[in-house]
Amino acid sequence: MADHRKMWQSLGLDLASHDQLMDVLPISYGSVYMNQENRPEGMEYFDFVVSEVHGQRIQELQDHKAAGGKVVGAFCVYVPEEIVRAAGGIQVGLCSGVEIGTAQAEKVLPRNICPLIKSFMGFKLGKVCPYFESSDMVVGETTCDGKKKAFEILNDYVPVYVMETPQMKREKDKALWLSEVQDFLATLEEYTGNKVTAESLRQAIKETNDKRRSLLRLNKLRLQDPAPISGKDCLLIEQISMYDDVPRFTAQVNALCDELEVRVKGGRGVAEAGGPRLILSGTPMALPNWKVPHVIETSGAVIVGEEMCTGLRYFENLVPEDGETVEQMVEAIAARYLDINCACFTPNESRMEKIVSLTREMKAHGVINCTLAFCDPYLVEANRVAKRLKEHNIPLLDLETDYGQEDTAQIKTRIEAFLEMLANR
Ligand code: BJ8
Repeated sequence: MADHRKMWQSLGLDLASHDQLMDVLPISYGSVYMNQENRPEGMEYFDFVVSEVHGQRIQELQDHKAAGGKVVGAFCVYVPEEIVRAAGGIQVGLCSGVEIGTAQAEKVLPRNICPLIKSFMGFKLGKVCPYFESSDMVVGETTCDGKKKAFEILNDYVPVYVMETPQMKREKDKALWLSEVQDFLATLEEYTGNKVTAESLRQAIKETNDKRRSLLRLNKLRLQDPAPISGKDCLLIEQISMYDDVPRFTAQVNALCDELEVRVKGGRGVAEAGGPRLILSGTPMALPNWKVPHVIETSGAVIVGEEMCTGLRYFENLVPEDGETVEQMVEAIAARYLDINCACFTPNESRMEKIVSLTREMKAHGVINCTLAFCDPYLVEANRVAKRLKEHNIPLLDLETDYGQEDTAQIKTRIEAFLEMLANR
């Protein structure tokens, strides 16, 4: 890794704590990713992105800021990135999948709170995240109670703009959400000093859709048997999609897909044909949370899809590209985002339908519903997921975990038992 210490220092990072983080990442990445056999060559780019996750990409954000641009940090796939882009900004994901700054976070948060929330607070208070420190504006949302209240506290340390996400999807909720997206656009225009025009918004919609299309292409190719790429690699790409430069990322995913098409034609895969195929559903798995996927794929199964926000929920729906005015395009954006099946909505029937239809389409043998500890929306909704899958005779394994490694052996035992049960069906 190139030496970026001066940049980290200028961002105000706590270098000693940051060093600890940077020391651990390559080790865990090496053991999870670099030991895979028969990996596509196109993964080299994504390995490079991880090796430079606090380096080159941060330098790019600094260059963008030096040229007068703004960086917008976000925590949820409900924040419409097309609008940030159309206003000349760069949006980056701030959720993290690692335990860090826990002692600092627990000074302002209860101990028993979702690890994702504790982690982003720990990253901010521990001054170890250059994405946080590069963000001119941080956008929160009122999805779950934990996040909603944590944003009030986070606002003591960095200005947080909060979008009100409705909890239902009736006509009046759609109207509320549309007005929130319109307000967001006005706020971005004021903040960046750039007017969002029909042209800039059309281009932003197209580029963001291109990114989604490349991910959809990848997700179609991985469904082949044998799978030409591991689920772990797909998850990594989905995690990187929240940070990377959009056109470059899209081009790299498409180049990888070209390679995968050749693999598919030649019947070349990363696992043997006919093995167990699973869908992973539940709470997002932010970088570098690879614990459960790693256990699944080192136990002999392949993950063929993620019904998650670090997965299909992020890219399955496109924004229609036929809007002519800014108003029409904003309406199309609001409608597209309100289609995301977050468990914060009630009822969330479309998520149940989606898990069943995905299992059929992906020819999956079962579902692993993996929820972060203390995440009430997804933990409670696990009951609805189980009920629906039982009605359709789809095998399910429910897991509740956090960012620690202590439960890895226990999770492995449960996954192996689940795979054995699938083999005996
Ligand atoms: S659209 S899933 S990205 S809110 S895990 S913080 S829900 S207590 S992350 Fe999410 Fe947007 Fe929904 Fe997706 Fe709360 Fe649960 Fe924690 Fe969560």
